[in-house]
Amino acid sequence: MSETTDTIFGKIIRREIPAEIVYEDNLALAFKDVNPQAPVHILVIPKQPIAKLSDAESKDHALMGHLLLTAKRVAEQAGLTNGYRLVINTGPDGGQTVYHLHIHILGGRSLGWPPG
Ligand code: DGP
Repeated sequence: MSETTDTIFGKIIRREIPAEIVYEDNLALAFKDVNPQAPVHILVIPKQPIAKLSDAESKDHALMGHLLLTAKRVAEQAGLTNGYRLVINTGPDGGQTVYHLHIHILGGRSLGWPPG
């Protein structure tokens, strides 16, 4: 899949297409994944369209920390008291399909390891 500066997630940020948004602040948005792989499957994205983790730079330091803490907060809000998994698929071999950086929050069942 090609990399573009705008993606379906940009449309979700701008409310051009619907999504089940569960958290928002000035830097980040969290919404339910349309194709859930676990009882809880939420995506946390920066509003700034960084295509993939490998494109993040030193200047994004604070934003990266904010995204991780947001994922923790959203997982707590979702009631994942027994644990959860965060995943960042990066690039073709990482299985990334949407080129707007996102953290998957997966939980609500016991997750296998290693992933496929
Ligand atoms: P990845 O493979 O890591 O790039 O994950 C992309 C995820 O995005 C995938 O789990 C499905 C989800 N997704 C794709 N399009 C949409 C959409 O329009 N709405 C929502 N809520 N999720 C989407």
